[in-house]
Amino acid sequence: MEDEGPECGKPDFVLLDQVTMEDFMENLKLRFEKGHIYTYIGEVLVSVNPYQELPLYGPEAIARYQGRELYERPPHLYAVANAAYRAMKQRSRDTCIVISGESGAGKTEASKHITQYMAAVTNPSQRAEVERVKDVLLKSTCVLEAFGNARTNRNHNSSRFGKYMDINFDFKGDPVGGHIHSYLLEKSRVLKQHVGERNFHAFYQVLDSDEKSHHQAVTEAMRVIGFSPEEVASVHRILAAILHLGNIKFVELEEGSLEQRRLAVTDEVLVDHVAELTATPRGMVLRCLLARTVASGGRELIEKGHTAAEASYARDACAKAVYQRLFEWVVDRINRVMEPRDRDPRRDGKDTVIGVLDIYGFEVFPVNSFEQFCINYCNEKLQQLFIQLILKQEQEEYEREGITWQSVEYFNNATIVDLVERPHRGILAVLDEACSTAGPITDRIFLQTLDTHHRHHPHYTSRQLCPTDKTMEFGRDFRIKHYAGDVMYSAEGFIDKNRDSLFQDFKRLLYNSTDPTLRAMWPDGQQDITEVTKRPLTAGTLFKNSMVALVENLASKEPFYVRCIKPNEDKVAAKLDEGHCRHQVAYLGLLENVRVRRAGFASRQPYSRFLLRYKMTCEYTWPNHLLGSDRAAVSALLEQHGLQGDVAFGHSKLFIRSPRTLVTLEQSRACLIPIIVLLLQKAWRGTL
Ligand code: AOV
Ligand code: MG
Repeated sequence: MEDEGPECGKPDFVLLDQVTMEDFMENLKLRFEKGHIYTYIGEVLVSVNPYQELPLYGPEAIARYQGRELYERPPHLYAVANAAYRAMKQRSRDTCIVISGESGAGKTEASKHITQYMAAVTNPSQRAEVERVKDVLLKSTCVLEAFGNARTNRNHNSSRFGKYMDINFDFKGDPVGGHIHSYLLEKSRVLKQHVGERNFHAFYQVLDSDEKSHHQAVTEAMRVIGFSPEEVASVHRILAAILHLGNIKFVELEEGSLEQRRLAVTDEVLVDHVAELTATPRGMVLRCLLARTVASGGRELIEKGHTAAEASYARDACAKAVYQRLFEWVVDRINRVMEPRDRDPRRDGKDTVIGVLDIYGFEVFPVNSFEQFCINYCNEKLQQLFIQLILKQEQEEYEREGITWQSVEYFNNATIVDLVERPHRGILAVLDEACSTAGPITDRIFLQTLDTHHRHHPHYTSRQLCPTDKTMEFGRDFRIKHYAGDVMYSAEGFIDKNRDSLFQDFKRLLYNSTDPTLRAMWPDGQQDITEVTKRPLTAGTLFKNSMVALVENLASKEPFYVRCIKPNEDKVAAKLDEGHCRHQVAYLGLLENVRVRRAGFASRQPYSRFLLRYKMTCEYTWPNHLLGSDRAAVSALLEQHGLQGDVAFGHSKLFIRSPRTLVTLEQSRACLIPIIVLLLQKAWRGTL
């Protein structure tokens, strides 16, 4: 590794003398104070958000990592990106980079650096199509952030959707396409935000010219991606329509009034605006707001007037759905221009892929609802994948290299995942059952059923089950002991958000818009009310299915991990709150990660790489060896140092048991470097 100096701590936690929380934290803190925000655990990268611009990025830094081995340079995201890229290019392996950590830990920033790295090191021959794909990849981030991110109390640029992006590479290793999967947008934000939080950036950046620089950046990014001016204008109108729609209020009229309906809107100008902006007939907008069509008996359709409460509910559902469809359309639109055009015939038309996962981090708010429940469930799934892959990978490597090992105890969060997704009894199944029950069913009844099923579950409790716990409200709250900490959820609104229904009248209205962009977002509006009989899948089930598919997809690829840590809750630079970090280190399982890495062997390296680094420390290997094989040369080197008892020889790699061996070798190397540098300088000056 290029030397950072001993005062900067250990660049790999595996090199710690002892694996205790104290030692771990001391190293993390020391490195953070010196501006070294990245540290390895083997091939896993631990990253601490610096909350300040550090001179770590850009073309020069990229050049230093390009084509290098992981350990040749100080730990960095670029090194991980490069390792994933090399695995993909040299071994034709589909790889993925999974970035995890809590809200505000730096996942999205990390994913941007990774994408920038991929763009910078590819396409040396400047092929036009590849340049276009790279432009779209880079610009898509800006557009997706505008529509999918918002200011929360935990992060000023918080991702309110999950994002998994595949980048397709051709046989030359150049990006030729990509695909973005988005997961569960927190659309309730369109209507309501916690104190101190904001709506999605798009409402300010796209509509409001107070945020001029952002507005220009987003508009320019949309242009580069290929959104037509008409499409951009439609997007503006849809955003404005959502705001007007949200402001519409209803009043119930006195009985006996002349109006045909019992309900009216208080400010009809708002209806005019919505009709104009959505290019739909005003009369139809008003009708959809005040009543719905129901099929009575056979195929006869009747209009059923709303109460004020029903109308407000329907208005909100419509505003949320319009935003969600807009967001999904933006993602689709980007995907369409990124679809690989020329498939590589040598791989049956399949490209090699690098996936980057940047999903919303674990979050706890004063009030947590269905969205937080889904977000935290998603983090449980990813934590489980981490456990499985890290163990699996280690095991496989030892087997491949013909070496035996002993496993390390882990906290396995499978039981929490099971609590959420188990068929019939899991929280999502109970919720679905509540949603399919005819007649009035309340969130309270849903909670009671949960209590019945899970009264003995070690990770579930509620006020009913624990009457002394006054932090929870009776009949409303339940608590899950997540791997990352306890979260209290309010069951209020769970059924509604899970059902996620929208009256067909609105769908038809928007499908009949004369604005082709808006119309394209509502293909299901073609259906007549009598055709809409099948109950759609609930939001929770859709999310669960997408998580299962995501995890399967990630597990099929060669994974690289970035574990992000948030240094403090105040979002300020140069402050590492020990308690806060300790908690994250614990729940991310980082200590166990180090232990697993060291249980068998602290380090493993291909023979060639080991020689490259340490050959100067042995007379038989410097400057080159004549020992027949690299393995024999490594053996001679270790024997000279008296270290042969601490290693095992795999088929292609050297496995080193104790970090002390590496430390000894490193020290020996460090002593020699100044002498070698001196000799080289003399040689250059011709004085040798
Ligand atoms: P997140 O993606 O992990 O949270 P972000 O990547 O949005 O977190 O980071 C939060 C903020 O921290 C950014 O807006 C930057 O101001 C700062 N930051 C993060 N990484 C760096 C870095 N490497 N250098 C400088 N500043 C950084 V969330 O999406 O809320 O789970 O849902
Ligand atoms: Mg984010």
